[in-house]
Amino acid sequence: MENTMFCYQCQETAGCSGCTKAGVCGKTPEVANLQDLLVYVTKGLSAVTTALRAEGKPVDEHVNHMVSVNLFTTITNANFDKTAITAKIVDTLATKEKLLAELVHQDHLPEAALWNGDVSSFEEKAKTVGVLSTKDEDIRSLRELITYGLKGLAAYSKHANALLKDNAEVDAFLQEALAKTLDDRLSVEDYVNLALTCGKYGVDGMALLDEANTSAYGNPEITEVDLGVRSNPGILVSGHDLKDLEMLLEQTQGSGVDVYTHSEMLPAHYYPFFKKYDNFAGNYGNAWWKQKEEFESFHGPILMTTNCIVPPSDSYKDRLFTTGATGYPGCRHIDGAYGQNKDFSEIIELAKKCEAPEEIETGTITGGFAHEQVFALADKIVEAVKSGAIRKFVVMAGCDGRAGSRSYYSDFAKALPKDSVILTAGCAKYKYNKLALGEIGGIPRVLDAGQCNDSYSLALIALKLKEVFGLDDVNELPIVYNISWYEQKAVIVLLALLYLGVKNIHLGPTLPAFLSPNVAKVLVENFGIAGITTVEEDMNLFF
Ligand code: SF4
Ligand code: SF3
Repeated sequence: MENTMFCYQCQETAGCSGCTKAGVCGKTPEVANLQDLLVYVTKGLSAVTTALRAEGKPVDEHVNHMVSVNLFTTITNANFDKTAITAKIVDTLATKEKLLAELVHQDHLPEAALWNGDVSSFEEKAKTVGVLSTKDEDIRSLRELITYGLKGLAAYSKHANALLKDNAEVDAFLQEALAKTLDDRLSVEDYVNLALTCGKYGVDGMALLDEANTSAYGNPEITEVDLGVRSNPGILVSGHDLKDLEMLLEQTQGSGVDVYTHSEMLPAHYYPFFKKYDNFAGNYGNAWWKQKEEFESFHGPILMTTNCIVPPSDSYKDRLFTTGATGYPGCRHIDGAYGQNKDFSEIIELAKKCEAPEEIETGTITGGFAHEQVFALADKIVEAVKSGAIRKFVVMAGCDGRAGSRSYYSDFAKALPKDSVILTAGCAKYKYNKLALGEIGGIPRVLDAGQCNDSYSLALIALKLKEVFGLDDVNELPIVYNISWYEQKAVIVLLALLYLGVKNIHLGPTLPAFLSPNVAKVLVENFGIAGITTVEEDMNLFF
């Protein structure tokens, strides 16, 4: 049987066009195709739930959660485990069949809502339902843009759900939009509008997560985070799920094991709640793509709560644990429903037998500039803008990645005029958060709001500045946007910014392969979206 796949959902897609033989991320064709099938059956389930709602019938929260986790499972670098993905397809089909039986009007349902099959049929079916099953290039492009945005939205919803916060409207929209990506009656224009509506719900989804995080853990505040190591053995926590971190910190109390953050977990240090744990050590390492070397030298167990997993080396594979939507074949997965205490004892026991981490860096980095903290500094910031001490803000949020061309972002940060301030969120920050960029009148030149979802804070800050300066349009602010993307959460952040009316966003290091020339043209003409060029040229453009 021919072993092919097609995936172009992330920035590192092969040849900037599509992974067809194996994923650059390490995804096998088998896993890629099963992920396509999982997306397909999740869309089928969503068509059924959407039709049920139209008939005035309620949809259970657990079904909403299933949709979100399924999508999250297919995000780049989240889950490489075909057994786990297959099990999710089986569960989704069973749930869908049950709900289908409750539905009176079934006439307009797409094929995905009616299809059912057992495990033996999955491989063949999977090959027929992927990205290329939509023949028209522009419709395909828009359907994928929307699907990827929804994956990002699903991921953020999932984190809020884990903190027992739900927004039924977001879930209903997510499912309706998923179902619409299967509707052949929709035009290019319909899909462009749907993409913008996705942005609206992207804002709502990030607001929900922000509320979930801040009500559980307090508002992020200026914090210096240690980059060095202590002498105890440690557990390294990566990914975005703060609830997992909380449970692990609770369970490690008095165990003699320290807990360190990695990559997107760094912003956990900014929340007041986590400061009470004496064994909450610093941040170890950098963005996700350097994990092979850094997990090696960490010596202790690593808990991946979300993407981004790099296929692990055998030397540390038995120390790598997954939970939530993540999975890797051969790595142990820790289960646990929302509201339940996950049992991390196996990880803690393993940590006790491991050596302490090897120090790879020293010093500290400062972050915690989410909305409340920045609002508290508003007078100082407004004064600095009025006096000309701050000429411009540069939003450099998003993702980091391994592409060599991304050194652009470090060079760009270094080349920025000294009277400019970087606003950041997401793992993109690792390209410049350890540079000595100094400060302006006590305001650091890199203001880190937090994880990629905390781009929401950056939007709130922009809206606040607009209000303070009495402007009509957010684009009149001295803010420029130079965003780096990698995976699908950056897609929902982008759609959210477009929805908020932000124009002239620069997106790099390359434009998404899933934008067809015509769709790219729509984005350029209506929103001024552009790529990046050289540091020198872009500097001239921005300043
Ligand atoms: Fe390729 Fe990215 Fe898809 Fe992985 S997620 S298969 S690297 S496009
Ligand atoms: Fe990074 Fe994977 Fe996107 Fe949350 S950890 S930003 S890439």
